[in-house]
Amino acid sequence: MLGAPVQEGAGRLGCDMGPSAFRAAGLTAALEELGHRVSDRGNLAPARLRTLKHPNPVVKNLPEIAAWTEALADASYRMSAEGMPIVFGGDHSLAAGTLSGLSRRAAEQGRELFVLWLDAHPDFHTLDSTASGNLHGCPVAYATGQAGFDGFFPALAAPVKAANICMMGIRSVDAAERKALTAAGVTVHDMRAIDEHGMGPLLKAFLQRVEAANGILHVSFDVDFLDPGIAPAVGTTVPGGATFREAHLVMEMLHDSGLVRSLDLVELNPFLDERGRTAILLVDLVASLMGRRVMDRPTRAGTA
Ligand code: 6HN
Ligand code: MN
Ligand code: MN
Repeated sequence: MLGAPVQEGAGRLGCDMGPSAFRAAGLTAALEELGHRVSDRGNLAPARLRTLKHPNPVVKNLPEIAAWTEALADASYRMSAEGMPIVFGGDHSLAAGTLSGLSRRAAEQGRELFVLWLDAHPDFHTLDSTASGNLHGCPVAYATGQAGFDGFFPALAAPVKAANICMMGIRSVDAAERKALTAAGVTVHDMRAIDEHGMGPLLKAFLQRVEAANGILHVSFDVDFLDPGIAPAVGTTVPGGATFREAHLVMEMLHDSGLVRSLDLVELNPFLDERGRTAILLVDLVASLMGRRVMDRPTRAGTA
């Protein structure tokens, strides 16, 4: 695991404390209790800053986020050869780096990267379409090779196929994102779809696709996927998020699938937490993903 204390992509300060909160909430011990060998690589630092100025005047902290993307792409590429990288932030701009590095690794293995994006937001803005200028709203557009990042963000070795991305929990989409997501062919299961069909069946269909394609699965978990009532420690709360059981079900099904090869944990803002409850919930969710269960049951873990 690796901490990425980037906060320049978010609209408010505090995500730089995320890695400390994950550690204080007992992430290492929770994984070791499940029999995993954990190596904490400490916190990453960004690559060297370059002077970068984008014509869209609202864009904030572009040199910082470009530098983090470069460092994270490199680190996640390297870590994916050694085990299962868990990168904890840090705001969601960090996924620009992880998706880029992991997709490069998958391509070198002759496989395709699939992404399960758990978030209230699709984070599908380009540098031109963002209205807030907060670059945590852009990583998926960048990693799938949408236009306009050239010369500003590091070049992609292998863009992620938009058709290989499944988003769940979505409930706040900007107009430009809605149009671009449809054009690109991203699967978006908004909260309406989850209410209507259920988290389990929708996730199952995606996991079957990943398996049929012999894909490598990455999970990007934004704290605001969860309902703010159970997870207050995030700067971009949106009402109507995943419940405690919906979230655990996702993680339990992911574990049983045996398909997950890497994980981002993002947007935890400990400044907004209540006695660490959001950090502790996140650690429990990671434990479900990594094999904690109530009763024994057959799984495909390790066989995929
Ligand atoms: N996140 N679409 C909004 C914006 O500012 O572009 C919200 C982005 C939220 C980012 O979920 O990581
Ligand atoms: Mn996000
Ligand atoms: Mn979000």
